[in-house]
Amino acid sequence: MHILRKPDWHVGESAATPEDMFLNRRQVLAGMGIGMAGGVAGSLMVPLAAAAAEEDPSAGLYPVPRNQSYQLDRELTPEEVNSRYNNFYEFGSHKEIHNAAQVLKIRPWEIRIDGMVEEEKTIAIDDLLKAMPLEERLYRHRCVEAWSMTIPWSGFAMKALVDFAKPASSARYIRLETFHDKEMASGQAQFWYPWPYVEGVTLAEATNDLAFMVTGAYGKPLAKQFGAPLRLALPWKYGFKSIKSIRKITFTDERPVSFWEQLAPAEYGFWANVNPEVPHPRWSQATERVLHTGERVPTLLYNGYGEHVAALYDEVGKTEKIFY
Ligand SMILES: Nc1nc2c(c(=O)[nH]1)N[C@H]1C(S)=C(S)[C@@H](COP(=O)(O)O)O[C@H]1N2
Ligand SMILES: [Mo]
Repeated sequence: MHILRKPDWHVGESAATPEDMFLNRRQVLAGMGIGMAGGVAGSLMVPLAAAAAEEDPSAGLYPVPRNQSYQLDRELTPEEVNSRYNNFYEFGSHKEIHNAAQVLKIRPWEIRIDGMVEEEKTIAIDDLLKAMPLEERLYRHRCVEAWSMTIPWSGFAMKALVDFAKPASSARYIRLETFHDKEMASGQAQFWYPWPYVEGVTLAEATNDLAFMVTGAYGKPLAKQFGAPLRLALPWKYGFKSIKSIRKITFTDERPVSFWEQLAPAEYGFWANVNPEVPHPRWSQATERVLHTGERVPTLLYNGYGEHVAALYDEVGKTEKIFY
């Protein structure tokens, strides 16, 4: 997001990359039942997405039925484009993190549900997947950096997760937290960031139909660079709200302070609803670059999802800035 100047002594993520990639190739080979005798060069031929699906125990669940209520007004972004242009600062503060992210260990993966709930609990991702009604939705995604894409996410309504968690009536917000492991994720060794990545929504936002917990994409388990095995999709908000690789879900009556809000509160606020007429302090939000075609198209209020979500902000919009 270019909001921080790197200190002069910063060596860059590239220092850690070759080793990460080597380890990953060994994992991929092992997962495919091919020994090291086959040579590292051969493994370079393994397509990323195929490798990810191969080692994911949830692969048999996909594809899931598409929910036809969510239609797109533009083409789907091809998987090859989408899976090679990602924001995932845990693996580097640039877009080419898809190789580095393959070291993300996605099993065992437990999710802690705590705070103001009937009973705090820890659930393994594969048990959660069995308990939730999976469906596919075609969604738009608009990054605050003014690029956009479209994607077929698989997953379940965030409302189903809220029902599962049984929050107390006094809970008002949900705080979501990503894994924290700087041995695994080289970006988390960059100590000037406030790790772990945190995001938050109100309970009213979470129980809105559009809020979606993502476990797959393109008819397969979620590739690691997309934030496997569990991420959020809030398509009416800027992309940074859609937190990846979630480990902890806390119900609270205090408004969570997100990762980007801690770094730059004037630029990345709690609400972060998309609005073409409210520029970022350093650039316009009037248009966006479509990832796949490169064309510039007008940005829409609430990223085009106003009919679903505008009413959520009738009250709060009177007293607070809801577009940053
Ligand atoms: N944990 C975590 N979640 C994250 C981010 C991140 O750096 N770390 N980046 C966010 C931003 S800025 C965007 S635009 C989207 C990118 O999702 P994609 O790579 O699947 O397109 O993830 C969001 N979720
Ligand atoms: Mo973003």
